[in-house]
Order: sequence, then C-alpha cells, then structure tokens
Amino acid sequence: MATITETGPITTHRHGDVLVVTSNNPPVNALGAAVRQGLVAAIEEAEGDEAIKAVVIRCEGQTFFAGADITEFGKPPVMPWLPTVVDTIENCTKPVVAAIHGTALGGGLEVALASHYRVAVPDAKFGVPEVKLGLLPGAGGTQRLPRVAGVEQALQMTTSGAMIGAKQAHDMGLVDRIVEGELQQHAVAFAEEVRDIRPLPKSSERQDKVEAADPGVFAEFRKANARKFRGFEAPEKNIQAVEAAVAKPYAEGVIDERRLFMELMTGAQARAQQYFFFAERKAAKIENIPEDTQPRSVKKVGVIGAGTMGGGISMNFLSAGIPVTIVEMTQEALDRGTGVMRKNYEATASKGRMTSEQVEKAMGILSPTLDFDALKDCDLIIEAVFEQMEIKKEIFGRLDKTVKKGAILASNTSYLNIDEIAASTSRPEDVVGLHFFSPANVMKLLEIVRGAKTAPDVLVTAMGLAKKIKKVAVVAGVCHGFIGNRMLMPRQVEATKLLLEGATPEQIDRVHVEFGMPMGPFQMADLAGVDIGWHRDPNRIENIRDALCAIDRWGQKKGAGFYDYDERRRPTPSPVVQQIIEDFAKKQGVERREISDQEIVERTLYTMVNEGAKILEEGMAQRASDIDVVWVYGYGWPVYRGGPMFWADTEGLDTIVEGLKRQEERMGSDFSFSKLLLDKAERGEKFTR
Ligand code: T1G
Repeated sequence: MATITETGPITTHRHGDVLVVTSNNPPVNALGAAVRQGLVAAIEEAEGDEAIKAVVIRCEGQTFFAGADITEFGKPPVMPWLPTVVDTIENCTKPVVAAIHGTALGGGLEVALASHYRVAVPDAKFGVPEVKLGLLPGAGGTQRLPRVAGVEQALQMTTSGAMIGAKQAHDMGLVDRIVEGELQQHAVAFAEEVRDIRPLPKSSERQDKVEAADPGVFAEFRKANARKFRGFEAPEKNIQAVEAAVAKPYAEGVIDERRLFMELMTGAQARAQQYFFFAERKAAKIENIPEDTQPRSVKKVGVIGAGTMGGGISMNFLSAGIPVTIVEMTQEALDRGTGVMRKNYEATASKGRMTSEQVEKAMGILSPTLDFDALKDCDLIIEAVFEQMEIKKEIFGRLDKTVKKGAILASNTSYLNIDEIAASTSRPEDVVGLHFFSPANVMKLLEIVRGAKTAPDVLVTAMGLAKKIKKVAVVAGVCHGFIGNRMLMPRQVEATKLLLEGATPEQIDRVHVEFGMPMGPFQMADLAGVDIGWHRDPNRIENIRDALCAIDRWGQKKGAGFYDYDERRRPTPSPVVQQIIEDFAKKQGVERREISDQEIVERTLYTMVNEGAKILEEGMAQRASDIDVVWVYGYGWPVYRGGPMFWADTEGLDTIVEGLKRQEERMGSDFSFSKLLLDKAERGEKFTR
C-alpha cells in the first residue's frame, strides 16, 4: 500500500481503486488550514486519476475531525476556508465516504455531511456544538443537516450543541452504515459497493425532509425553548439558518448561513464563549508542581455523611463506576440517605437519561455502613458532615488513626480552613478540600482547595478524578469561602444593605436576572434556605434574615422567605417582608431613598469583580479565567458574558473603578479596593486578555 501523496497532515493511499485520504492532526484533527489544503488537494488527486473510482476520508488518532480549529478564530483567514472544502468534497464526481470514529463535531460533521456517504463505528458521536462557541455551523451544516436528518433534529442539534450516538444518527439518516471492527477496511469495502452508483447522493440537493417540515415547527420550537435561550444570540440565529434551509434552495440558504455566521462571529457573545472554551480547559492545569507528577490510584472511595451533600457526592463516583463506602452515625440517617440516592437515580431513569440496569449497577457498588473502620482501605475519603470545625477536626483525627497510609483525606467544607483541618492529622500532605456544589450530583463545579502542605500528587489525583466524574475543577487557595462563595459575600452584604436603603428584593433580583443570572440573590436565598447559617435563636433578631427565620420564613421549603410562594412555588412580593425591611430601616435610622438599577449593578456585581481581583492578588486562584469558570459552572453566570473577570474587561476596568468610587461612601467599611484592580485600571490592562 504505497503512500501516494502527503500534504501536511493529510496523506493519501490507494486501496485497489479507492483513494483513502487520512488526516493526522492531533489532538482532535481540527480542520486547520493545512488540513483544509490537504483535503482539497486529495479530492483534486482523485479527480485527476481515472483509475480512482471512489474516495474514503478518515482520521488517525482519537477522533474524526472535531471541528474547525478554534485557535484560528480572530486571525486572518487562510484559504481554502471550510465552506469551499465541503463543497469541493460534495462536488467530487466520484463517491466520497466519510469513515467516522470518535466525535464528528462542527466542521467535522459538515465534512461528513458533504461526503456522499457516512459509515461509523458504534461508539462514534456526532454534534454541531458551534452554538456553545456563540456560533452556528458555518460550512453548510445548517443547510445540509435538516436535509439529511430532518428539521426537528437539526433544530435540536444546532441549538443545544449536544452530541448524539451512532445508532440515533443512523436512525435519523445521518449515518448510512454502522460497522463493527476495522473501520478503514469497512469503509473501503463500502466505497467499493457504491463506486458505480449514480447520481451521487448530495445532501445539499435533498428536498424531501425540508419540504415535509411542519411550517409551525419553528414557532413551537422557539416557544418551547424561550427560557433556555434567554439572553443568548446564537440559538436564534441557528433557528433562522435552518428556516432558510426550508424556505430556500441550498445555494441561497447557504448565503443566509454565511451572513448569520458572520453576525455571530463578530459579536461579543461569541468572543466570550470562545474565551470560555479555553478557560475551562486551562483550569485543569495546576501551577507550581513537577510536570511529571503522577496521580495516586483511587479504586475505592469513602464518604462520611449521607446527607444531601454526602449522598450527592457519592452518586458522582457510583455513576463513574467507582465503589463507595458511605458511613453514617445512625441506621435511620443511613437508610434515609441511601433512599434519597436511589430516588434520584430513579428520577433520572424515568426521564430516559439512565437505564434501570445502570441504576442497579450504581447502587450495587454502594456499601452503606455504621462502622467507621470500614473506611480503612479506601483510597480517598471525603468528609461531608456538619459545617462545624470541631466536628471536622475530630473526624480527621479519627481518619488519621483508621485509614491506610497514602489515602487521600478530603473535606467537602464550603468555607472552613483546610490547613486547620489538616493540622488535626499526622499527614497534612494527604489532606485536600473537595468543595462540591449542591446538588452535588448535578452541579459541574468542583473547587479543589489546596492546603499549604497538600502534596502535588494529591492535587493531580483530584484533578484527574474530577474529569472522571464529569466535573469541571478549579484549584483554590485556603481563604474564607475559597473562590465562589468568597465572591458571593460582598454581593450578599451589599444586596441586604440596599434593601434597608430602599431597594426591594424583586428589584435587586430583576437586575440580576436581566443581566443573565438564572436568579437573583434573594430568589437564591429562598431556594437554598434563608436559614442556612442562622443561629437558630428566634429571640435574637439582629438583621433581616434573623427576622424572617424567627417567623418561619425559611424560604421555598416553608412556602415563604423573601417572597411568598403558591402551591407551585411561584414567588410573589411579600408585604410582610417589606414591612420587616422598613421597620429595620427605621430602627437603624437608615434614610430610605430611590435606588437605581445601575447602583445595584455597581454595588453587587462590581464588588464581586473587586473581590475576584483580591482573590487573584492573594494567590487564592491560579488565574483570572479560573474565577470565571467557578462562576459560570457554580452559580450560572451567563457564559455569553464570559465570567465576572472577562465581563469586567469588556466593561473596562476603569469603568468598574469609577462605579465603585461612586458607591464607596455608601458601602463604608464593608468595602476596600483591590490594589490589583486599581493598578490594572490605571495601566489600562485587563485580567483575561
Ligand atoms: N480547535 C482547536 N483545538 C481544540 C479543538 C478545536 N476545535 N477542540 C479541542 N481542542 C483542543 C483543546 O483545547 C485541548 O487542547 C485538546 O484539544 C484536547 O481537548 C465552521 C466554525 C473534541 C470532545 O466545538 O468538544 O467547527 O488543552 O481537553 O476532553 O462550522 O475537545 O490539550 O492544549 O476538550 O477528549 C466546533 C470542541 C468548532 C469541538 C474532545 N467544534 N472540542 O474532548 O479533550 S467551530 C467544537 C471538544 C466549527 C464550523 C465551525 C472536545 C472534544 P490542550 P479536550 P477531550
């Protein structure tokens, strides 16, 4: 099998009368300029040699093309651009077969769609995740996908960016054949089968599925997804591009696609979401540890505490196939905890996101026990008990005496000092914080809290485990609240003071929701529980929160908190709460006044940026983009704004400083400027560019 040509990452081999075109462009065969040039050269070679009767396009390494090369974005385009490449493939006069393994994503799926046929291995995945980058498939994907897979599937895939499996792809007509075993061999055999079939099946010319589309599908789809797409620009433009595929022939529709793509590509949201794509991956890199640090082996996990957090944490490991020994103090607490875990799994299964076998498999590797010593051979133990330092120190002291050497001892504490906890053991180098966010089996964020003595391999192990349990992990330093909750504090302090000064819970929440947050500070308090951290003494009323808790207004779970709730938990402003606020303001002699939305932004969002700058200057986060990853994944910061620090750069740090200066007097001693923020603003620098 002689190598006929090599154009950069693309090589071609002759197999009989089939030309096999191979891309070898690690790590994910991104469709960079050299790959695009090589693909066009390969098609020209096929056209120019009448001995070649068919073409197979395949990739070496982990995956078929995973999309355009995102690192090229924002740089001057290098020809040929992808639309030209895909049209060259489709216009080849000989059948082109795409041989797919791994993840055919974005431009990769567009290359496959432009090919006349597609064969795939059973575990191949397909998707058009451009919407996650604030874009749309810009190389004919919005025009070919509806023609091949149908309009509804195209709408789902382009606006969610979610991957689908090979079977689903085959059932919708996206894949012609699923092949077991040697993919290249099967693809060549398939090419031999179809080599003389004419006319060639061109996706861009298929009209049956777009003509069959129900005209009302677009309005229904928009209505059904309005909440999910709120604030985002890309989903709507994906829908418009698919609408063009229905309304117009390919040659015209693709012009609409190009226009819509450029509108997105040049917009702020795409820049923010592309920044975030790399920010998320950069968070996995741990600074100041030896490059070759190896992870410890973790085959068995122990969890102490079967409450909401302990149960949720356990589920993450069980779902990844890692056995968990869960310890409680009483049989009743243990049974309740494991019962909740099973109920959560069954709820997931009822939504079709898990099979009942998977539920039994997960629950089957859970070992509930009252015996603390059962933890002794665990490789990682995560303490998830009451947020009280003395209790945690006592537990870590017991762990130190009980568990094998080399085990990692982790606390799920959300505020407390990991170094102090570590000091209650003889092995502080094995102690780390693993701060999960509630509900722990759902929220993707994990803060890995690096103690002063935490060993490098403990951090590397934690980071590797995070990926295995599908979490996005960020390394945080030891300070009160680490990264996320620490930035939450100035927001909560100022939001509460604004209530006394004249704002209402619904005004403050509205400002945050309009900004793009899923909910505002008071809606969040009602959801999480107004009573979290309350001293539980109804006679001790020192602030608005005490006053609400004292009359059982603990939030949604009590049907009342900062808001009143109906039986379907729909919130309405509460005159009782308003009266409590006004009484408090009077008692404290606070002069109430009209509060502008802008003041709310400056005192709750700008102060978060200031706190983020302090976290950076104290070395409590490795980089500004890590702070953004925490807030997008931990609190729902709108990813189309990139995260607090990226957003601050977009606003301009001088604007942030000016706003804070306007509010400095009102904020009083609760506020002090970050020196780093002032210096960067002064020098016209940014945090994230
Ligand atoms: N371009 C450049 N680099 C990429 C890349 C891409 N498309 N995808 C991944 N990488 C890098 C990534 O930064 C990391 O680098 C390494 O590869 C491993 O990635 C016209 C315009 C494919 C599922 O959005 O979803 O096509 O940190 O850690 O967990 O319509 O990467 O090692 O230096 O994520 O195994 C559309 C994005 C582009 C796919 C693999 N495609 N990538 O996951 O590895 S836009 C995407 C992924 C487009 C056209 C439009 C995942 C993956 P480093 P990783 P992984």
